[in-house]
Amino acid sequence: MRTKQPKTLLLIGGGGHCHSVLDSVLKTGTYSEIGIIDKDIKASCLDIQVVGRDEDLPELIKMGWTDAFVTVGSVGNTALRRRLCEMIKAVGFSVPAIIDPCAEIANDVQISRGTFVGKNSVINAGSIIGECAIINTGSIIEHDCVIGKYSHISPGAVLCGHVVIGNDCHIGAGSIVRQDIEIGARSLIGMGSVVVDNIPNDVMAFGNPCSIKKRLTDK
Ligand code: JB3
Repeated sequence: MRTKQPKTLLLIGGGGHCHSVLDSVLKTGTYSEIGIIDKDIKASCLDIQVVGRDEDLPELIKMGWTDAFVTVGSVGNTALRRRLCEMIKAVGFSVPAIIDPCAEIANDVQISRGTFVGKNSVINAGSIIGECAIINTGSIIEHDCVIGKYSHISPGAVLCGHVVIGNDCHIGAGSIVRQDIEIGARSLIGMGSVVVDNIPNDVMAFGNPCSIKKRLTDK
């Protein structure tokens, strides 16, 4: 009989977001060994050490590391997280979704690889979460929402039913998005906003009611 190989995990980026993801990972007890990849060799988290840099990943997969997960967060700009997610997939790592055991997720929710779901967040029936998204602590994604790739739903944000968030968005902490609203790709909603109208692509918007303050494509 073949023995099951132990699963091991590399976390890419050893800063604040890694700290919170790592706590969730340790609670699941899924991995026999965990290491951090960071350009700063001193970026250890919860006694987990840096085992290499991005350029070492091809060698680390040959050494038997099985899974990798990007723990660089994003507030407003997802370019680095997007690049690192593409890199770990290209090297050939298995990319899990990491879900804190305290999150409450309806049975038919779809959560794509690379996504983190933090403590006390709720994802209700019919919602679909794209790759490498962050559903951060205490956020509520109500029924039938769609969250695009790389988007970050910050702590305490509430999306009512049938909300659609494009790729690479940032929904600031404590914001509320009314039911049936669509937020366009790469847009940034400032913290504490109350969004009652659709928001187009590539804008920064905030306030109550939330209004567009800046086009992010302007120089
Ligand atoms: O809003 C919340 C609750 N959390 C924020 C999170 C979503 O985003 C948090 O407060 C921060 O604003 C941010 O967390 P993050 O991305 O962990 O930021 P920071 O604490 O600055 O740590 C970034 C880490 O990534 C540092 O250790 C950097 O050295 C490392 N890093 C930067 N560029 C990199 C690279 N690591 C790798 N492997 N490759 C890189 O290119």
